[in-house]
Amino acid sequence: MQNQIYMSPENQGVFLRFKTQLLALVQTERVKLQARDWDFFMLRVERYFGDFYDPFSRLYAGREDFEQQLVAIGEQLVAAFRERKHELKLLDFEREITPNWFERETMVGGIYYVDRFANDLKGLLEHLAYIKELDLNYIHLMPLLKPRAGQNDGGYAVEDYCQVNPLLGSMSDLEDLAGHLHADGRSLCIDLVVNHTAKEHDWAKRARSGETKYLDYYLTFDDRTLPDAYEQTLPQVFPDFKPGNFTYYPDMAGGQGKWVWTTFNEYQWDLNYHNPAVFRGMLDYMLFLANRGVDILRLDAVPFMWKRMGTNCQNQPEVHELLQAFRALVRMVAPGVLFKAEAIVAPYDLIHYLGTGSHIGRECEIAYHNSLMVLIWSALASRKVALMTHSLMQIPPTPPGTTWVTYVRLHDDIGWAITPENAGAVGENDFLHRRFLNEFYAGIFPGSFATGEVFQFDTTTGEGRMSGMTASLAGLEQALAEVGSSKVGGHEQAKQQQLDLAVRRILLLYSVAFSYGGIPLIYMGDEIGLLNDYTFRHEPLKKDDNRWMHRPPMDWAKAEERHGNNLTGRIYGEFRALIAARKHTLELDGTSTVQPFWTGNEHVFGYVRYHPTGRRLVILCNFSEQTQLVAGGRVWDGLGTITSGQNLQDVRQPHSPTVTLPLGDNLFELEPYQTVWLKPAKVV
Ligand code: OTU
Repeated sequence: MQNQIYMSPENQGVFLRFKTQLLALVQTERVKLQARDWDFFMLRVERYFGDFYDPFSRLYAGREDFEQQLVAIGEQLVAAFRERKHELKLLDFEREITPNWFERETMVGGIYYVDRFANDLKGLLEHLAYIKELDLNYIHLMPLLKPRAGQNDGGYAVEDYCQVNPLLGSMSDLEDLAGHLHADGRSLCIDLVVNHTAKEHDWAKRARSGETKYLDYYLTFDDRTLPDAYEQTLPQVFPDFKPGNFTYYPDMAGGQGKWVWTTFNEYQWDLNYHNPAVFRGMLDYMLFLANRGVDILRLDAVPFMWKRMGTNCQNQPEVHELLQAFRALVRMVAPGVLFKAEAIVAPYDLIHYLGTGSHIGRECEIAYHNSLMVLIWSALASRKVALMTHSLMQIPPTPPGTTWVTYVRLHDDIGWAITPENAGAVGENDFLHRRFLNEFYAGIFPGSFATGEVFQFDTTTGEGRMSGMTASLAGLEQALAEVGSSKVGGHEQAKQQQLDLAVRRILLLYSVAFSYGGIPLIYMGDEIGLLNDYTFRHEPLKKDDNRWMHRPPMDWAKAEERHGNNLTGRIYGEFRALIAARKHTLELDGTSTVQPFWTGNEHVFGYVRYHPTGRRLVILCNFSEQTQLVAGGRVWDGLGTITSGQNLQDVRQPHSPTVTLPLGDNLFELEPYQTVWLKPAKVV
């Protein structure tokens, strides 16, 4: 089994001999040693007890049954640890002594819908070669637990957390897959929907039929008094699908009728975390999945887990208490498992999911860098980097032991999380800018290169979000249509240039995701430039949700062309080079901090990565389709004066000659949409 402990290639041979010698010496003891697992478990319980107990008691200590809750949690922990397989315990140990295993520059992730990529889990195993060829070692499989029948929000309405969606396979298929991934140092991420269950989940069915115990698992109301009061300050997530945040069920509780809190769709019922039984229920699911070999739990919709009257019921302090308590308990049993926060919130709310203040080191290890994602799309449309530079400067560094996941697109819409403060600071109006972005990416804005669609336009606020695949939003769909059309007067060369620019835009965005700081994720199909898929319009269960346009089935015919001398081959080749460059650049590991700087050119975004070893990397990104010039002195300032005058190497072009960066006001040139990752060249 290949593990994640890093060893220099030179040491590997000698280590193997050393290991063989040691193994021979301890052969008899090894069997006995396994029984010591329980000692390690007890040590962890001790180590993390405070991390769990402090927030847990702040949440629930007032209750009469508080002591019983503690006893029950103790039983859950022991049962889960008893069941944890030896191989997983080894992996835990390995990760405990290599705590930043997931922050390494070698980590690169991919996101896949099992059915759309390979039909089912067995099929995925067969297609693993594709993932291996891309050298991805963090595999996020989109929701795969058993969803409700019919509409299920792409799998985010789970009926049974202990079963895999039968269309995709079984729990043992999942375990099998996890084993295969672990065998060569890869990890598996799956979704755990913590905020709500499907209304067909056992708890919900019992609540609906009126069992008092289960009514308390959800947020239910006899009349509109409280819902109306909450609605005063609640935004709407899916105003098109279901206006408001509550749904009335006349048949509920024996015909009494009740309103149920449903933030998302009608069939997704928000859980009531004021009730510790819900906490324990979710803990069971976490431990169960950890024991199946899942390495990363993507905690869906975490900001919504705690409601408070008079607020937007997101990001409440109790959410962080809950996450810390869960984090500590799962660590006691399965310390190798990571928590990933899915909190698509305003920039100032985001960092807290990585644990700040009293939660430092105690919350999620990773979280989506939603702000970065929004800002790169914003800069691509406006060709201006001031808003991005300013906004990113406001985001504090990630707390030690945590990192972002950085991405360009995924299965959701893009919500334009741009604050009035940040927009105002660069002379923009946030509302008008969001409107511009929607019009630009919907292709309505004159001269726009994009093909996308507005998602969930809210008529009460005038706000909307955006759907579309990376390639289509970046102009490839339009450029290809032009090439295909025989429109009189179209110049072939101009058409080819549009194609070229679209490819450059895709790579520009991914270059930022790969170097800004965090685990970069490639969304399935982006590496071969898959376009929007409009077939959802003919599928009754999907037609109203245009997020399906960016959830296309894997185009294996196109994938076959990936090594060829064609458009697909070019995009794929560039992705491969990007992945390789990332994996060879130590400065990109998660312990490096990032500092954006003003390049003096409003079209060129610049940032420096500072590695704890003192190494530095300066990255420049031209967000316009014109050649741009940057004063060399600006770049040298970023690198620090010690290296000034030295030649620089673009680590993306290791075989190209080094770059001589001019000093002072002398200009350095960037091609349209070019990005460079520069570091001082090795002195020979
Ligand atoms: C998530 O997204 C999922 O990624 C979506 O696919 C689901 O529909 C949804 O949860 C419900 O399970 O509002 O528009 O701050 O923004 O949880 C997407 C987090 C969403 C929310 C996020 C949510």
